[in-house]
Amino acid sequence: MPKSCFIDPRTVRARGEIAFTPIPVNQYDRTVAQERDRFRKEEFLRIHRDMAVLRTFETMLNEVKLRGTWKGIAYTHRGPAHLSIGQESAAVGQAFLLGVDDHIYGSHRSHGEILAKGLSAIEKLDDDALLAIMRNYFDGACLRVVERDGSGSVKDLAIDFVVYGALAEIFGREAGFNKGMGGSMHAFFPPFGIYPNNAVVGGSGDIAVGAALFKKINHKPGIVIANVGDASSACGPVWEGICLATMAQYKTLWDEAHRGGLPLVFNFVNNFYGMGGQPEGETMGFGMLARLGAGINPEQMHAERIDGFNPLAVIDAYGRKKEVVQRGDGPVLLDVLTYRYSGHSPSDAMSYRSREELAAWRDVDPLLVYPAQLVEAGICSQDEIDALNALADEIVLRAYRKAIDLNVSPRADLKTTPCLLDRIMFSNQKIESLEPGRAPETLIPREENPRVRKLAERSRSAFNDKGERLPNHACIGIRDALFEAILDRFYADPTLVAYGEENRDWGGAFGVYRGLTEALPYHRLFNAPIAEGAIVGSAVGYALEGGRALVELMYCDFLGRAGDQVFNQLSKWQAMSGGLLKMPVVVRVSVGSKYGAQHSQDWTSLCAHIPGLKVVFPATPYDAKGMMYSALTGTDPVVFFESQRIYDQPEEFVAGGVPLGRYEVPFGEPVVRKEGRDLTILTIGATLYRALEAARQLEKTCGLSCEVMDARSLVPFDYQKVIESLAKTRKILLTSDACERGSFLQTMAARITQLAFDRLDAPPVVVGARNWITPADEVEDAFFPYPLDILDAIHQHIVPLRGYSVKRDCSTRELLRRSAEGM
Ligand SMILES: Cc1ncc(C[n+]2csc(CCOP(=O)(O)OP(=O)(O)O)c2C)c(N)n1
Ligand SMILES: [Mg+2]
Repeated sequence: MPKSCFIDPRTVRARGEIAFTPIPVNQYDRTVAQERDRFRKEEFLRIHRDMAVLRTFETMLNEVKLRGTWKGIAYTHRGPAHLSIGQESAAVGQAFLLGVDDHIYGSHRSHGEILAKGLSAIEKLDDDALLAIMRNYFDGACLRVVERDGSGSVKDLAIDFVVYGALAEIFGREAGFNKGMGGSMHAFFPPFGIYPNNAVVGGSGDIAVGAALFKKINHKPGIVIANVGDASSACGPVWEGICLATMAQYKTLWDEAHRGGLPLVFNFVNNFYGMGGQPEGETMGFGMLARLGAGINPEQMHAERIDGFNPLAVIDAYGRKKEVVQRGDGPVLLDVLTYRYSGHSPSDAMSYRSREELAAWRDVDPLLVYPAQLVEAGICSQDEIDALNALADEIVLRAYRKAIDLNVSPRADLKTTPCLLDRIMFSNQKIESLEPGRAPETLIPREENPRVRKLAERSRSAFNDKGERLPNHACIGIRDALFEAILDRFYADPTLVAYGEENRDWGGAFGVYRGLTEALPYHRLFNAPIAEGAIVGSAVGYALEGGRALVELMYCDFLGRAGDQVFNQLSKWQAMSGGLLKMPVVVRVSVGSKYGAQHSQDWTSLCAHIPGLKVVFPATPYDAKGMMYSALTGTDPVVFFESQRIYDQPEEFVAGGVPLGRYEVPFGEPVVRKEGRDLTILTIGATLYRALEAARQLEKTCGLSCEVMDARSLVPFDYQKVIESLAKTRKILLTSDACERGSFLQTMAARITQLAFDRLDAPPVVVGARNWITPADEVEDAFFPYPLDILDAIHQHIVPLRGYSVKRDCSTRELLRRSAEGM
């Protein structure tokens, strides 16, 4: 909502109509002979060679899956193989003009795209560059395998490298492109511009937008291609990605050096089918997919349908569209028609299409038609084509023999501790700046920031010199502490960007970013469309390319809208890359209160359940600032929980309050907030303050001395301090605002029982929120844990409190009733 965009009622209420321009459909009409001026003979032939390699590679996989053998050599492949036999010309045509700085992101059916892009990159790189890439990639592990019987040129060796690296990855071998941790649907090889492929269809629809944002914001060369299937054009990430990619602000509000559309092509690989559902005529209503571009922006996304069965038509389109995105007029939408002869997977019975249709497409098979055109135009002889087909056979056979041999291509050892996955689930690095030497772009010196000046007048602690409690508004609160760390990082890491809904001007949903608008140009802090999935998904792409992103989801409840991006993308790419890539993304989520059932939930357990995410929940300003520093200098994805109840909370625990300068609070260490002898209360998030109140009441009325610990972090979490506390107290209660069933508290309680059974006089007791919807604020004390709930639970389950009468029954009988009724 920038004030510069004046919405004039006279203009917007005026009569008019929206005009559309025609969307070109299969307009390419040059013959091979006419293309002689654009392609040299070697290039014409290389197009066929590459298509032949793709065809042979996938035919081999099909045979292996269907019959367990290829060319008489047996192999059982247990994993998936989603084949794109028939789609070779679309992949080779796409890759032909792309350089290594042009990055492709794809889907579950990407073997062809990987090989085509790899083969194209080999043409673009000189021998020294190729050798350096192959030698450096995982210390040359893949190269060592292909070198064994490699003879011929460096380029020949590199071809073997690409084909073997991809196949070894598909077969789950350690020398594969991603150490076998990606597999068929996720294989990729960044040095050749081949970026993650996604088994969650449409998953690249927003990740690629983040990659393009990275290139644009940081002035990196190249363009980004999102390869998405036609049926996946319906997916949320694709739509949200398109919306994020076409925001008007890139062309209107961003400063001159960054103005212009994203360098991005949404390449819909239109094979006319999903698995069996048929978008044109059945599951979608667009008639032709290219129509989608029409409604998105005035440029209609430069949408076009092109004939992907003709490699030259695809190359022609890429030549034209590359120019469009390079002049800052992107993104582009291409509807690249093609056809797969293979089933969705080898087990596909193909009940959804007719033999006639298949035969009709076989008649125009690019692997037959294109070489015939070359011969007819006198560009080469049939013998030369035959030789290329034989060469493709040899290349794939060499790779196949090596990739199936366990002696040559062993699998990663995942049984010895610490194994590969132990080492790569998190990268655990500290990096101050992801582009050292580049000055961060800011608008004003840090000290001139209006909020920094305002905060200078506040107390850093909750107490004055005499130890008297100050009013919250006179102190630095959690909101301010977060701001200080974030602002500081913007002046340290030039790649850092923050975006989300209402991040600019408004100051972030809950005011954490107030003061950032004055400090940062648009391209480092911007409002995103209401597209939580794309907000997180694009952050993933931004990080995969080498940047650092801080994104905000207003309410924790909206995590559901970004479920795939948080649970399947953010969490997994470090490990699925074999440890090659980092994921420095911080997702801020705020746990609400007062706003009822869909704005008040604490979903820490959902995040903690997913391997690959770090999950923290600071409850004090000191921790909020120190943990934000840790998050924004780390290299792992962090889901950073905040609670709206305590944004104004000043520092009560650390003497001197929140330090003005920089410091870090490492993840994983719980902290004792109040010492005690008789009972430990372990809290997550804002219940810390209610637990302290309960402890005061227990001490006063029952003489029970409580030790209160603040978990601060859920993943990682070191249980040692809790066990030490139990050595004293021998009893523990755990509390947080999350609904009790399946909460992280339950995980902790079970783990504590297992680790410290001997030290416990009673089982750990969990006091979470009730397993209901969150009711209205006026009655929320019936739902969230309050001190009396803690006292009730202690009295009924841990130790009877002298003279205490239960306020709300939580006896064993009552818990049995609740469980039996699903409450
Ligand atoms: C989110 C998601 N939903 C469903 C699937 C199962 N699935 C795998 S492939 C596929 C069809 C995708 O069709 P399309 O996008 O046209 O790509 P194609 O398979 O034709 O290459 C489906 C539904 C999935 N992998 N991910
Ligand atoms: Mg399809």
